[in-house]
Amino acid sequence: MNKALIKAMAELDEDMVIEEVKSLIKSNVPVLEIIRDLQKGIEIVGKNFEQEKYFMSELIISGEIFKEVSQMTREKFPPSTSKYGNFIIGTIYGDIHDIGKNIVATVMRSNGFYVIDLGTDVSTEEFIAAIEQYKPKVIGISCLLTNCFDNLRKCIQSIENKGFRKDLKILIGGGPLDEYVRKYVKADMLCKTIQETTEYCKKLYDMS
Ligand code: B12
Repeated sequence: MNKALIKAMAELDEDMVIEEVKSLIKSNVPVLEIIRDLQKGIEIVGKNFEQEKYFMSELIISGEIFKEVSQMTREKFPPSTSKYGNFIIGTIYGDIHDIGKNIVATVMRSNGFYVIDLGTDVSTEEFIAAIEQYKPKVIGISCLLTNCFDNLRKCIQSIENKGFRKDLKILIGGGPLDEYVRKYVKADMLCKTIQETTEYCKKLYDMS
């Protein structure tokens, strides 16, 4: 754990975050560890926002800093020639958070999945159309807002009503989600980290 990086991210010290990330990459610290610390830092930003120590502008800046440094780590995840199968990902309608989703998409691509990224604020109809077209074994839905949990639940229910659930696992992810939410929305799996996500998906395709 790199305390300096967590602190710099929490305090929105962009120059320091960039400097730390550059030096960690140079010292061959695994990129997923760097991302985990950035995530810890940005969680503090979120808490400060909740406690009204930070405002919307700080939330926006934190997102910009995170996006900038995740670009710096991209080259560590070169796309591979797909050896697993299709993976559809998107952020549920009503929610525009996409940093975590984009990281998951990049790492999944680099791990041999053909990733179809539907973007943010994705409707149930868009998820269903993509499932019909790409026939994946697994889809991932990102959700960071409490007031979108019901959207997630309805979307998953509609996918089930279409009869897709038999051959399809539904993964969910996003900072504020927990096991209670997973059960409430009836998803198959909640992944809190990128490693968990890639391992779970690889197993599914390896089993077939
Ligand atoms: C940056 C940020 C923003 C940025 C987003 C920029 C962007 N392009 O994404 C901006 C400024 C736009 C924003 C807006 C808002 N935000 Co905001 N935001 C955050 C913040 C600080 C960080 C989120 C983030 O990027 N984290 C870093 C990434 C890497 O982490 P992650 O998303 O959790 O992803 C990881 C895992 O969860 C997982 N994962 C993520 N998705 C998926 C998907 C799958 C399929 C899988 C398997 C795994 C997975 O993998 C990732 C890597 O480990 C969070 C705080 C927090 N604790 O999450 C608040 C937070 C999510 N926001 C919050 C709020 C309230 C809002 C606004 C409603 C504010 C407002 N008043 O307008 C709006 C919502 C607008 C909307 N309709 O969506 C609240 C939500 C509270 C709640 N319980 O609902 C939070 C929790 C802050 C807080 N503590 O109050 N936000």
